Amino acid sequence: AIIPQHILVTGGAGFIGANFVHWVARNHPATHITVLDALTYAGKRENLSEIPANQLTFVRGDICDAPLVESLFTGTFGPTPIDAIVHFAAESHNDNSILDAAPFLRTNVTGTYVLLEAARRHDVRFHHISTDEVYGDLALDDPHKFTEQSPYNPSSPYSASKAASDHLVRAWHRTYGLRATISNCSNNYGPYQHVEKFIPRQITNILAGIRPKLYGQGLAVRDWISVEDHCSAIWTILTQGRIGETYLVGSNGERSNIDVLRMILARMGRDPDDFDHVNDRPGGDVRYAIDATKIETELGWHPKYTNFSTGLDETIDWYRTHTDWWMPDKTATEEKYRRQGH
Ligand code: NAD
Ligand code: TDX
Repeated sequence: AIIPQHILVTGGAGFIGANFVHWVARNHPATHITVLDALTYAGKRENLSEIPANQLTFVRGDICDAPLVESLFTGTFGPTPIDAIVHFAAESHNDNSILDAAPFLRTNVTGTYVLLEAARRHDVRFHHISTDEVYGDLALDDPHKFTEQSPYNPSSPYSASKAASDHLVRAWHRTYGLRATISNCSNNYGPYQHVEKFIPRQITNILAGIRPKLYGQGLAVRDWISVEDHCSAIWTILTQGRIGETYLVGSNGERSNIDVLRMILARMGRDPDDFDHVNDRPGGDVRYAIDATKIETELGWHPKYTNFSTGLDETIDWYRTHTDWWMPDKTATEEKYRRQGH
């Protein structure tokens, strides 16, 4: 394994990025971390307040700002020059992309382009964080799962912008020889996830005295993975992955939305029918499912946190004990949903 000395983590103040920074700080204290994050509605500096100050350089800025990005590679940041980029920064929420796709095209497509160009100029290893949504969806009764061979077929403005960014990364590898890898992961859950997303929204609705909201009949299926397992998979690919390759990441966690909601209600001591049905998402994907055979057999990565009930309990506890963290976002998020009929 090639352990980087200094990584640039874009979007490190968001949900998965912050969990990844914590994971690296815990497991690789000798690796310096520079976080580049614009602190949009989805990012919080305080998500990184526990990271040792001498291991972290925090830069507030936009990945589309080419001169700023360039300065990270020419200036003196951290003990050694940046030798790898782990690119999380994105607009990440499907419902927002349906209201206004512009920031998704800007950050997810143009922003990725700016980072690729910097990585190319400075010959820096590049790992791109992507999603299973680029493959579109599966029927509920389809025996297949997504593999690295599945055709791209994105449904929403969000997933189309992520698909575009994946194509840019592949092109920069093939055309310029950029040392790039891509991971496409399924739905993550865990601490620091914004209250707009399905699991945190329902937990915090219950905590705030609002009835949980289920889109349509709740039959859509998501393949849930603990964010901790996603983080270990990213590190495995970054340090051991074959250059130019794509790896799918998942942990056999398929569940329907209504099952997940009923689990949350039960674990929080509520009646199983204590929720509202609301408008379904226009064009909403029916089912995602990941076949993670490639990363498991080629790189020996395996998920560790596969007990979803336990993971859900820990996540509920985290939101119970971090009211100050999520409460400031709650009213605006619910107001936006109300206008969408969600
Ligand atoms: P998030 O919305 O919680 O965090 C995104 C972060 O990026 C925020 O800190 C935000 O401030 C920052 N950001 C946004 N625009 C920026 C810009 N122009 N410049 C700099 N920083 C900017 O997202 P997340 O759920 O943590 O997702 C992270 C990545 O993982 C995304 O690329 C997403 O597509 C991918 N992904 C997410 C999931 C999931 O289940 N959440 C699953 C698979 C892949
Ligand atoms: O209140 C809700 N009620 C509900 O039933 C919300 C917010 C969602 N849903 C449904 C819609 C989806 O079928 O739950 C499912 C999950 O919704 P999201 O949390 O919005 O996630 P999803 O659209 O599946 O996308 C997520 O996983 C892939 C992340 O947000 C993406 O960034 C990632 O790429």
